[in-house]
Amino acid sequence: MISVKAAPFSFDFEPSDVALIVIDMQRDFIEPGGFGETLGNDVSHMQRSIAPTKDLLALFRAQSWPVIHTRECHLPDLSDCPPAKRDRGAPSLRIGDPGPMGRILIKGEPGAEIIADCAPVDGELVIDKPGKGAFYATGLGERLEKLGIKSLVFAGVTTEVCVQSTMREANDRGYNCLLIEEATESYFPHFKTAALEMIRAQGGIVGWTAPLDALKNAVQ
Ligand code: C5J
Repeated sequence: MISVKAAPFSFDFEPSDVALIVIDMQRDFIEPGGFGETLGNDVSHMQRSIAPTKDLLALFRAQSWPVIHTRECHLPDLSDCPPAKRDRGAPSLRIGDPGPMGRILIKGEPGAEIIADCAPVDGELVIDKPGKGAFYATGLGERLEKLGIKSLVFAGVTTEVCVQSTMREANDRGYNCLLIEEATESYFPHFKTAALEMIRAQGGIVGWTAPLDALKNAVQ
C-alpha cells in the first residue's frame, strides 16, 4: 500500500491497481488559435500545468503503471457533436470551422493532438471523447474494469470542466480519485481554486487533492 499525504486525508492505493488519467492536454486548449481561445479565454494560464504533468507522466512510466490520455474532439462530419454544443454562445470560430491548427476540435486535425510535452508513448491508451466527461460515449469504463483499476490519479485541463466532470463520474463508479494540484489548470485561477476545494470538501466528497511532491515522496 502506498500512502500519499493528501487533502482532506491520506490517499492510499495499491500499486497494482492504480492508473493515471491525463485529461485533454491538447493544442486546442493550450495553444493560441484553438478551441479554448475561440471561446474568449486567455490560454497562457494553461502553461503552468505542462511541466508538472510531464513529471507526473514520467513518474507513472518509471513505475510501469498504466497511463490513459483523453482528447475532447468530434468526428469530421460532426455526427457526435450535438447542435446544443456547437451552437452555444458566440465563439470566434465554432467546432468544425477551419482555424490556424485545422478544423476546431475535430479528430485528426493538428489542434486535437496532445501537446508534444505530454504526448502518449507506445502502449498508452488514448480515449477520444465527444463530451466533457471521459465516460460518456467512450469505452473508458469497460477498459478500466478490464485492467482491474481501483484508484485513479488525475491531471489535465481544464480543472472545473473536463477534469472535474470525469472525476465526479469516476467517483460515482467507485474509484478513489486523486487530483494532482499543479498538474491541472483553468483559464480562471479562481475556478481552479474553487474546484480543488469542492473536490476535497465534506470529507472528500469527490476525492482527494495533493501536490505532486506528496505523490513523488510516497512512491520513492
Ligand atoms: C472544455 C475541457 N473546457 N477539456 N474542455 O471545454 O475542459
